[in-house]
Amino acid sequence: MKTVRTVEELREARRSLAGEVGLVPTMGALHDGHLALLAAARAENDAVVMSLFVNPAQFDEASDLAAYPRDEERDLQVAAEAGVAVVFAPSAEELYPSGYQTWVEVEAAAQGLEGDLRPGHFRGVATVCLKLFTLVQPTRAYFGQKDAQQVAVVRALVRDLALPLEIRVVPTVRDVDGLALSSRNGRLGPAERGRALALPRALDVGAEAYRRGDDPVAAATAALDGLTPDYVSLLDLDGALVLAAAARIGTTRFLDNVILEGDLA
Ligand code: PAJ
Repeated sequence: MKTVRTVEELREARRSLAGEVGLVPTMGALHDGHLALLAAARAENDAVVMSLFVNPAQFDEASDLAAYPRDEERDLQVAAEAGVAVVFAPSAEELYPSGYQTWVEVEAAAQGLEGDLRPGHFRGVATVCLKLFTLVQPTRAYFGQKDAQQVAVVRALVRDLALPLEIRVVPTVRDVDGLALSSRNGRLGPAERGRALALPRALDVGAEAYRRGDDPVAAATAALDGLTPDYVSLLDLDGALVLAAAARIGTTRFLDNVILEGDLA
């Protein structure tokens, strides 16, 4: 596995890859959710490029950026074991050098839910993804269902700018207790983790209600067990209907969703 840190090195490494290339964008602190993306990319492509970049442009709170877990040494080892050919791990200055001034603004897909709660978040996501797609020129790029609105934003970006790649979506990987894996879960104490489990449980209750013909949002909201949601909402993802929710425990935010109808992949 090759680790490259500059745009020039990445371009050179990319030239040495033959056949179809799968890109897995990450912010590191790799867990089994990221590994599922890497496995899908490996299965469907000749080579896998993974980016490892805690993108400052998508953090709306400096404290969240500062607290974001980082363990590059371990991440590189995990990526090598997962069969990644090239890791792109740039500095913030490499992607946003002094004088940087170009941003991508996706409209409707980036509004509501996370977009309303985190001003500028999806502008940062869309911009870094476009830059990664341009640099890596992948055949396919892999995203997790867990961040369903992110999928909607990236799909709009690819469609609207006619980018020559396919977006693939990988189902949410969960811990045995049902909590969606997240780099932020490590911040939870045992009692907080117990409370966080109300989120996936409530989404299941919502999905059940939907199957019965009842209102999934009302059912999930009522099942939150004292957890105060940032939102419980329906999201239309290119025809797939998703029930998405977010809640905050202490300073940590949790997102999760279930598909009510259709298919994201
Ligand atoms: P990050 O949070 O590191 O997530 C990288 C990818 O892993 C995303 O596509 C995310 O949806 C997926 N992922 C996270 N947890 C998952 C889980 N439990 N199951 C399945 N997939 C999961 O999302 C980002 O980084 C950034 O916004 C990025 C796309 C890299 C742009 O900076």
